[in-house]
Amino acid sequence: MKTFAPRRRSLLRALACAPIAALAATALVHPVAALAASNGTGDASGKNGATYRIEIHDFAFTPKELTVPAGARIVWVNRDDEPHTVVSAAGAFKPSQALDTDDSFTTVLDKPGTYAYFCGIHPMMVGKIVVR
Ligand SMILES: [Cu+2]
Repeated sequence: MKTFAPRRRSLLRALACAPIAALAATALVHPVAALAASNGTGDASGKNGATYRIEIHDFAFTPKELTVPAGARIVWVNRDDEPHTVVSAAGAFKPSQALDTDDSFTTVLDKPGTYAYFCGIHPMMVGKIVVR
């Protein structure tokens, strides 16, 4: 497990929070366009191979629901000081290992459908990805 001095940790937390709040607000209106633009590597045209980022922060997945084109690469990043995992409710993809602070987990979703997932350590933490 990684450890940071308390001062640096709170700075990291402050830096991480601001853009996520803005992202969550815009995502409610235009999920795909907002996220693709915010992620930098995403493609608002819905082209295959775009990358979408889901932040894990304060025991929640942000955005909690995400719509992506088939073939999208999904990257979860843990911004909490607690470990979290990413587990497909239907076993649609291989579960992550425990993610420490700033660790990430990536999967590619090729088939259209709805992918519910949760944290295996904190099962109340849930999220959903819709692949079109
Ligand atoms: Cu968790």
